[in-house]
Amino acid sequence: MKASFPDDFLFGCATASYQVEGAVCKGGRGLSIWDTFCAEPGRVLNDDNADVSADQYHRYQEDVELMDWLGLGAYRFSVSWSRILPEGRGTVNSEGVDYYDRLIDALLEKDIEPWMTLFHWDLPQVLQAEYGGWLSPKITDDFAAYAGILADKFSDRVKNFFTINEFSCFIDKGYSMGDEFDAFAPGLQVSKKELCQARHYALLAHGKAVQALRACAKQPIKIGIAENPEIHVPVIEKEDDILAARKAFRESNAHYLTAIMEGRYLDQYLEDLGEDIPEFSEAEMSTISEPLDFLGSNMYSPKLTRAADNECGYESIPYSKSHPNMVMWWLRLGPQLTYWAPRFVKELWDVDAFYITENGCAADDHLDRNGEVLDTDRLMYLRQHFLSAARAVEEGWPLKGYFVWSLLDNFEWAHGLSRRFGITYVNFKTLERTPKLSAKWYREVIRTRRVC
Ligand code: PNW
Repeated sequence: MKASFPDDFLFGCATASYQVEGAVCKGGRGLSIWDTFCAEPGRVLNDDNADVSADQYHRYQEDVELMDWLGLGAYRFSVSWSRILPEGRGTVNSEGVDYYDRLIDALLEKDIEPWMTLFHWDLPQVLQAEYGGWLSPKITDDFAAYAGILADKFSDRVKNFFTINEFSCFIDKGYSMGDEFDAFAPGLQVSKKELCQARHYALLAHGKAVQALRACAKQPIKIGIAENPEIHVPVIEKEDDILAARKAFRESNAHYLTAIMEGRYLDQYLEDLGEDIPEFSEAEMSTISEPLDFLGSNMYSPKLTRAADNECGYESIPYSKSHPNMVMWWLRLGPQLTYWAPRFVKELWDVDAFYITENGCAADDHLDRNGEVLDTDRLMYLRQHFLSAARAVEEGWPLKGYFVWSLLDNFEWAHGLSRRFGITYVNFKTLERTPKLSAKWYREVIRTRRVC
């Protein structure tokens, strides 16, 4: 294996507005549900907030310099809905638009493509207060209107859009609380039926946003999604385990990705829900499955799946106690996922363009005496995932680009500032940026277009 990437392979980094921007009260921005959530004691580890975080709002020029140094071909960032529409809808805040104009122009000046995510969880608080956010069908039209505004303002320069980042995190973790520090804003506990209905509204909002983006675009644009499906990989690479993992991949994502790709809810999903089945129409399902130009997936850890003699024909096995993991309980090392995800989406849905929209890890990083962060563990994690991605490309699976999560250490949701996912170290007191060893490695990968 040459472990190399073709000339048109896109190397990028990803961030999200609430995690890196800071400046939550600046530039006319309205509050988001995450501001409210952070203000409630005990919700976020150490009661951290993102009021400043990495302060990209003020330091975007320095960050673009950093991206240029890395040699990035693209930067995936998200727009803060409440910076553009402080009331969630209606009057556009021109200062918010100006900020993203400045960021986009700075990127383009360095030949870095802006890849814009419309929604990465920071819902305007007013929409939560007024109608319960994603629990109401009203969200679908408000989201579509917001999408149309972004296309109108930015699509003269932005050619690639993601509608929504990871349904399961802001719906399932937001409206059905898990363990401590695993719950997300707005931190509600609703019934299973309401949860399934919220999932459906989120899908419908995505579909309507795709239509609005296309209707308002100033030039031909490409639209996709940045989902976080459960990615199953075969325990052993043999035919029956491979088929089992692929079947599990399709079926376990029935409530989001499979519904988008196939325009219907799988029978088994609806049957399992029983009385909790959401209300939906055929017309809505066709909106939800509006064809996409590419598919994006965030990926961190796989499910290890094999053939089994049971009703569904597969089972996932638990990770052994000493299986390596990074600094999140769910961050198990399973780099085969960057190979199997592009392969399965081609085999299942004939996807032609697939992007890894996030991959990376939290590590126990420290600045050493020489001012370096020698994150050999993150380097190991990334190297293994890139090798596996190179295998997918070499075999001809439709993997077209790779966004590392994340450019910078940032606000890691309910884990606050305590989890560092960046390839660049951020001193949260001085806001100084220091590229870690993994950043130096990534720079070399991009320069040579091979895993080194
Ligand atoms: C993603 N899990 O979230 C998000 O898109 C980012 O905003 C976030 O910072 C990053 O991954 C790291 O957490 C995830 O439980 C949250 O498997 C939870 C999981 C995966 C991804």
